Amino acid sequence: MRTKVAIIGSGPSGLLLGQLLTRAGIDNIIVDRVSRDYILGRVRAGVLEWGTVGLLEQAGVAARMFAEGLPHDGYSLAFDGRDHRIDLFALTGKRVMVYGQTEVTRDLMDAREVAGAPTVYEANHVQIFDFDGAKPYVTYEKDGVTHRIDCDFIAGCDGFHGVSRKSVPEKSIKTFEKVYPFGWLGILADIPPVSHELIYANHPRGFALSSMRSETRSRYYIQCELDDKVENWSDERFFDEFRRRLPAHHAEALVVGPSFEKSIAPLRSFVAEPMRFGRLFLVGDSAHIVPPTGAKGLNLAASDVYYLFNGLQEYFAEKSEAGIDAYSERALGRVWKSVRFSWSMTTLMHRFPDTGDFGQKIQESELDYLIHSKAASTAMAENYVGLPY
Ligand code: RFL
Ligand code: PHB
Repeated sequence: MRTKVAIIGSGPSGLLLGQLLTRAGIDNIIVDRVSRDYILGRVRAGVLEWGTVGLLEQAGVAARMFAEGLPHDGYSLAFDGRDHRIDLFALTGKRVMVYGQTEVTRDLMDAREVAGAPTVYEANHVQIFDFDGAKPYVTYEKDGVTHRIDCDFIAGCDGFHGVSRKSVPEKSIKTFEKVYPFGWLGILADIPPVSHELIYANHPRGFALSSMRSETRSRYYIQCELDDKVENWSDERFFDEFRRRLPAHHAEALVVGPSFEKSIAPLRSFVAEPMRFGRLFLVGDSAHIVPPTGAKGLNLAASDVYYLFNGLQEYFAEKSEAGIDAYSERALGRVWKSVRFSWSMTTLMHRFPDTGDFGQKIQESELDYLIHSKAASTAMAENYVGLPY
């Protein structure tokens, strides 16, 4: 097989890149090691920056998002028993869209099918070769047969545990990492959200987040120990703990119901530099991970795709390498700003084991400053709605 761009990974970054390329007449093949249903079964991000919304529009997959997504103009920072609204729209003139990653992925998969662009699911043992030369290629096994895709470029959209970053010689790549001493225990349940906007709660017992997927489906999280197990958390225990971390008026309004998904995610900041190695580009989680507190992971994947798509389009339409040459630097500039914001919001909102009551007081003082200073609230809002591309 031959294609212009071989895309490893059928998550949001691979699918969005594929869709933009297909619409621009640049042929591409996606290979993923798991099935379509497995990908659609993963519960992940929930908040889209307006730049991501615009990119989905450009990709022609925005109709259901505009019909079913929930535009949000603000969110609450809860601490000291009270709610303090960050008015995103008043502070920045922008809003965010609450629309699940699962739905974004489904819309992109459906559009890809309609366009007739090829995706190979359940491709085993994907390997990438010769990306430091002019003729890179990809191999994979399917039903016991080895296949080869010759291409001009490889887009490594295969997430943190993928093969792309690992195929780069160690001496060519520098990584930066911070692992946080706690995780997030999350549940999904068909119950109305406790508030119509998101609540990020700082509480002496630990962080809590009230989010949603729709007006009838809630996504709630609590900070938990790193080595905790989902089996330790009955729904009843989860709701009791979640309730204790919310301001009283929300706690009283909380409606409970059986969860149908419950999982624990560790929190990590990670960046690999550079994001281009010859004819291989790293995109999204394959190059960087952020803790979920600022809702940036999926949005960073989208901005990487924006820079790479434009670079590839210039290359194929105008024979210019300027855009692909600038990809790594442009993407990393934005990546580090989101890494900083996610780290700072994580540091502000969580209980850290080694900082004790002093740390709690410092956080409360920073939060108090934040809500009373227009400059500080604006800086937070500007980062939350997303910095320009
Ligand atoms: P993905 O979504 O991980 O997709 C990678 C795809 O590559 C495939 N793959 C391979 N294919 C072939 N060969 C291999 N060797 C392969 N190895 C892997 C995988 O099967 C998969 O289909 O990366 P992508 O596309 O870069 O997208 C990034 C986003 O998924 C990610 O940033 C966000 O989900 C992060 N994230 C969140 N981001 C937010 O903005 N807001 C959130 O609320 C939020 N919550 C989360 C999250 C990530 C989580 N993870 C990763 C555990 C919650 C969780 C639990
Ligand atoms: C979610 O809805 O899953 C979500 C929302 C906001 C975050 C993280 C996760 O910061």
